[in-house]
Amino acid sequence: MRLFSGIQPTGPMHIGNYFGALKQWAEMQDAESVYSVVDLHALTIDTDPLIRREYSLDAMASVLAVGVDPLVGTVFLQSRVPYHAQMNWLLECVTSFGELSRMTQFKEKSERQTSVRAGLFTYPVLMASDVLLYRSAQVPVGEDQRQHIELTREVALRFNNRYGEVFTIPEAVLPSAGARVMDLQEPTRKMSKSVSSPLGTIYLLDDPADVEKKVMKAVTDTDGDVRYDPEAKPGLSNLLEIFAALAGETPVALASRYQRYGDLKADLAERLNACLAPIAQRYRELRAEEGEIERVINEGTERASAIAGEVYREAARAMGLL
Ligand code: AQP
Repeated sequence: MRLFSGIQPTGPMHIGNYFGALKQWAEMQDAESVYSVVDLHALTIDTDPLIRREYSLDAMASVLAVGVDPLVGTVFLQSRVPYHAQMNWLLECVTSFGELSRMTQFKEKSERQTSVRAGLFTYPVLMASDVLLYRSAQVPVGEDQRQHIELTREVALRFNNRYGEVFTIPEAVLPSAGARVMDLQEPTRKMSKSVSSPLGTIYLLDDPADVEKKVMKAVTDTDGDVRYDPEAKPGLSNLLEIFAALAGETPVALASRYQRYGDLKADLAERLNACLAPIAQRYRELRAEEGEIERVINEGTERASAIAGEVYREAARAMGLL
């Protein structure tokens, strides 16, 4: 079954990206999986071009370091496959202004910016193009992308009804734990690459001592009862969710084994460090041999272009382009 998912090179990857998406990418990969560093999406926010290039290489290395194998499926850089931008235009002409106005991520992100780029508003259409170009049946993503996948489905159905059956209707695949990892200092806001929260964000490349410090200082509450209750105890429940994603258990079962917040935090920090250590090591090896990343990008571009080109041409013909 074809899978597609993408990650924006907008900064160092954090454990929300890992538990929400990248871990699933590695677990679900097979010959039909297509994974992309979606650098065109990253243009929606202002970044120095030199830093942007580094972020793209960092993101590629992170994807490979978590265990995604370019010999198994396809891994590529979005901007190298021009059909994404071309399909974006076709689908912008199938999507309404009203639909895009309802996207909650646009509302949240645009509030944080002084000058809002038009691309930030239309970005869900580019994301729909990414998914539909590969006729993907499944899209492994975190909770924050659920609304965008719903829009993708609507656009695909509308296109198919109006112009003929070109697209597969995709569905989002969310992990059972870790689909929405919250900021450790502000547990009602999701952990995010583009919001600066040094103590609230755990990066994949953090030192073990930093991971421990951030977990031990994570905001909880004062009633002292170890219980999974995201409404009443968002900080503690977030830690239990992260622990559950690591341990393959439920947050409720984990909570029942602890009497004290401190013990839970100490064990969580240890488990997190054990999980992150091999990822960080592999990442450093990959970043040290830059030719390797370029080679992966070149091979991935060829494989992705072969699929995307065919679907783009079919969609363009269906719409009446000569
Ligand atoms: N906090 C999170 N918890 C679980 N999953 C998350 N994802 C992002 N944040 C969390 C998932 O990671 C994948 C890649 O995300 P993205 O690069 O497309 O960017 P985003 O969703 O907008 O998340 P970020 O990290 O907060 O980046 P910025 O700050 O640049 O917007 C997606 O599958 C996403 O669901």
